[in-house]
Amino acid sequence: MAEYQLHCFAQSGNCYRAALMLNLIGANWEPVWVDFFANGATRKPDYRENINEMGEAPVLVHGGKHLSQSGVILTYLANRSGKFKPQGEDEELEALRWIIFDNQKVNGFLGPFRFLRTLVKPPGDPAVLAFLKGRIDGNLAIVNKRLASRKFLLGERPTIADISLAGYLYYPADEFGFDIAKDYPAIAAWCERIKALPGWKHPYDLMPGYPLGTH
Ligand SMILES: N[C@@H](CCC(=O)N[C@@H](CS)C(=O)NCC(=O)O)C(=O)O
Repeated sequence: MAEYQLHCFAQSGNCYRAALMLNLIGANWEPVWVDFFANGATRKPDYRENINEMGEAPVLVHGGKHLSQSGVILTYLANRSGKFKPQGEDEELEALRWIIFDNQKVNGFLGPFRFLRTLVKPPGDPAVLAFLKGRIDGNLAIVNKRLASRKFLLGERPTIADISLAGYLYYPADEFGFDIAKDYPAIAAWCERIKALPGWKHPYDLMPGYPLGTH
């Protein structure tokens, strides 16, 4: 059995953050597929009782620990491996600031937008989609401005804040109906820098369950 198990599924950018980190640090890990779409696994009493009371993926299992919230998982893995770790209190706080902003306002809107637009049948209410798209545009512009003058969110070196931001940014443009790389050039350049890190893989190559109906 691998040292780490990650409860995850391929379509989840929240899970991708944790899977990508595990791969980038060269961890000995294996995915445990969460049947999110056909079975609604995260809503089942068994999942909430035994895997995550919050009813969410990802969950990282390491020895006796069950960790959820990708930001917590990234922090745990950075502390254990020493990789992508913010250095000192100022960097730690700065990384946390961007992780929370990302969780709430960048990938926190991209995930539901793509889910309602592409993955759920019938698709979500156009008014809801329009609201989310407006928020996404505003928040991607903030990140684009930040990355226009820096290689990575905190500066010269990639940290867990960047790995958090990767969440939904590599999924195909047709799943969003707009091309993040085309609309936000500084984010596109950052995506290429992250992609160049040893161990990088696309979410659909890293986690089980793609295409839908397979795993
Ligand atoms: N902030 C959480 C978000 C996790 C999350 O919302 N995961 C989705 C899958 S992409 C989920 O499990 N949703 C279940 C639900 O909301 O019922 C994280 O970063 O881990």
